[in-house]
Amino acid sequence: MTIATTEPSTHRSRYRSRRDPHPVVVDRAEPVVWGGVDDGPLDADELRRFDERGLLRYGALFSAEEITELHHEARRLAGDATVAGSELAVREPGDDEVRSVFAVHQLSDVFAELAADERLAGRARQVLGSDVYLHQTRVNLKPGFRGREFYWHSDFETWHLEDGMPGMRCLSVSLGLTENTELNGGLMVMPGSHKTFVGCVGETPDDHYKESLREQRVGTPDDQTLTWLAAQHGIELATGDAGAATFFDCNAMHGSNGNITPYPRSNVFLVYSSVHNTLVEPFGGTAPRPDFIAHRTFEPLPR
Ligand code: 6CS
Ligand code: FE
Repeated sequence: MTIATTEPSTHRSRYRSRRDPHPVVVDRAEPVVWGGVDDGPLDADELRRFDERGLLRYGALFSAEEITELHHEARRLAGDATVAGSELAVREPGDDEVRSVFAVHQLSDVFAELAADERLAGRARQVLGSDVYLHQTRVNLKPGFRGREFYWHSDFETWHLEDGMPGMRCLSVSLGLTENTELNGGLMVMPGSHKTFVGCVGETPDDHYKESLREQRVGTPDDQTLTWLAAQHGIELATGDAGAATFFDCNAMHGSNGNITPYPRSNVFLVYSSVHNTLVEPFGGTAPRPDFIAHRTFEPLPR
């Protein structure tokens, strides 16, 4: 593993990955928090914690009634024959169960309203210091018994290389539609890892999303680098009741274990990116991924 001591080069991409025979680790070039206490609901302590940890967790941002409606809508989409028969529904590896449904804000007014909800979008605008657009939305159903893992990765590494996301001015919100316990494959994050970009080894295959959304191998760090990161930052498991929300930075190292319990771990993910961070051509040189994974309209969400 090479620790790059120089500042990331100033050419088009600051972040090299999937190009070298060994992992290359560089410091993050961008700020984490772009706005201030007057720009939204987060107080100074919350902004400081997000800056330091790349992670903010809330026990219950939404009422049980709101979550019941959202969970019902997620299951309706996953069971809808048209959706289930389209690319927007991704199946579990080696199984026919629906793993994820993408672009849920385009499929459902319920999720479109959620994405624009001030409790989420207001916090995202404040952290990102600007109007925001939706880079991606999805429901990860992680069904009982057969919901497989999401291996360790940085979302930004994929979004930079495969979608052309220029910089780290983007965050995700994971909202629990069911309880996330210690047992059913909750989101694990290495708090603080967002300040280090980990370049991965391994070339991106064509149409990589067709396999990576089911089981990601390329664009995942090597064991030694993950061990080094975990030793520095630890691993935090985001447990919580349905309605709990986890905000995490686009470059936070995260993953989740498989779920062999009878209890689904279904979460909706909304990815907010700054309107000053719109996609260009993929930095990894591959063809841009389809719009249902990486939206290219960049419409600022209404305030
Ligand atoms: O490739 C992507 O965009 C998706 N893959 C993972 C593992 N997390 C982010 C996103 O859903
Ligand atoms: Fe991810």
